[in-house]
Amino acid sequence: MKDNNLKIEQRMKNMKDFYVKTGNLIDKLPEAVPEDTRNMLKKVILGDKELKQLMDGIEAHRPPRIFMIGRTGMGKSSLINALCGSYVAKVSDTKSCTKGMDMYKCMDGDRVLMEICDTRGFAESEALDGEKSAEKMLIEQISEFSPDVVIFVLNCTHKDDVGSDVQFLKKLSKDYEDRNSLRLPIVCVVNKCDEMAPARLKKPSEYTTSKIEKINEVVQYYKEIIVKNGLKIDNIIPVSSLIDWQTPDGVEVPVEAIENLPQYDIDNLQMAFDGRYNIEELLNILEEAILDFEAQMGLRMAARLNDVVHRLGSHLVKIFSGISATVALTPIPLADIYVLVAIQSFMVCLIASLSGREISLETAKEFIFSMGGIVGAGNVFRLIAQQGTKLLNGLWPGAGSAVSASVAAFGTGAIGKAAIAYYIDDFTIEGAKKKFDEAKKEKRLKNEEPERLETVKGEA
Ligand SMILES: Nc1nc2c(ncn2[C@@H]2O[C@H](COP(=O)(O)OP(=O)(O)OP(=O)(O)O)[C@@H](O)[C@H]2O)c(=O)[nH]1
Ligand SMILES: [Mg+2]
Repeated sequence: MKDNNLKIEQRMKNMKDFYVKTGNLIDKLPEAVPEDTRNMLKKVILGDKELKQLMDGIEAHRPPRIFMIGRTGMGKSSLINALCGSYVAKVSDTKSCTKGMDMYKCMDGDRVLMEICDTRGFAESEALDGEKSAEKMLIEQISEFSPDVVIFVLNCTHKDDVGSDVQFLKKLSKDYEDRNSLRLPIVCVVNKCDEMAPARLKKPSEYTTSKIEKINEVVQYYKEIIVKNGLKIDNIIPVSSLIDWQTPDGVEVPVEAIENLPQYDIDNLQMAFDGRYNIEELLNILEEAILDFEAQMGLRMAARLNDVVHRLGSHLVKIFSGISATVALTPIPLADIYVLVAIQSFMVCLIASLSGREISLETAKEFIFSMGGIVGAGNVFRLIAQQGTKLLNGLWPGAGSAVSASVAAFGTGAIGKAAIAYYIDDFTIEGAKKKFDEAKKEKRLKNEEPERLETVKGEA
């Protein structure tokens, strides 16, 4: 397993190495590419802050510090496993804590994935401690822990009185703000959504509309309490952390019995059933809420390294979609298509490097054109001149003489998804094209910018 980890870490280093070469590669583009276009490419790719942070984060990252608040049995420990996508062992810190509070590190092998400060709800810890200063002590210890984000775990089917916990969080965030002149990010998680009726439907893909509606009603209920109490939160999201675990030889083990297993089995537990709902979305929300870049990157890395590759891939796609949109906002006639193809080529190369493959910009360009049904596109400038609208419609459907920002962004998004399928998930080129077509359809269904699309179509 360790070897496998190393291999994937090597892939991330490959990606960074490719990124570092970007400026050089742009200089080496065919001579026909005008100076302005080169400068624009450098500006948008190398000047992109998010991309730079992502690359810097490959070397500089630390485990995020997460403060969990939620009563016993809400599923705090299960949520951490769900976020990491693996059964993470908990290693208790030697620090002595206030009763009702627990600080530990989550480990996968010898990697620290997250540092957790766990309280079982303020009402409960107060009852445990019984001292008047319990609240103050708790606040002091939490301040010392200095969390990157607070996760407030609630239950979807048992609507508890959460008033005292909300009040406590309010005091906590005020104290944090006073000490650090920084707002404390708080994300509220409504867990155990799978238990909402019909509770027998555990697979998120099988959730019925009425189940989802009921889940959303509970979210609304909690939201009102939080707002009424004047607690400012970053977001609230319903999830399920349900995972059934099995040993490598296929024996299913209830969570309560895992600690009794031999260490080898604990280290190599596999998912027997994955009932996780909205966990990817929660990770995105947490990523947005965490302000420290090194911790943000740490959160992205706090998964099985295989998942890390996927997560980084999706993040690249998001960044490059944004870059494409920016470029399309300031179009340079004709050449902007070249710029878009070049931007997408860099993205495809970076995704390929994550998969462990090293490809040239030329190969990436071939991949992009094959998605639009054009094979063997040698000279892009000549091709654009000859094929004009046909080429545009293959890659950015509905586009004619100009590519709108959203069309450029979703075109790059669709190419990115196809590249992940082809290079990371080992799909065939036909399989990748199917992904590309699906991603294009998704956009049509969402019907973004219908007016703009129609006008451009009319012009074409
Ligand atoms: N169906 C379902 N069960 C869950 C979910 N999350 C947790 N559980 C179960 O709920 C029980 C409690 O979960 P834990 O993760 O131990 O809860 P906790 O908040 O860490 O509890 P304490 O450590 O006592 O504070 C366990 O039996 C879990 O398997 C979920 O999303 N769906
Ligand atoms: Mg727990």
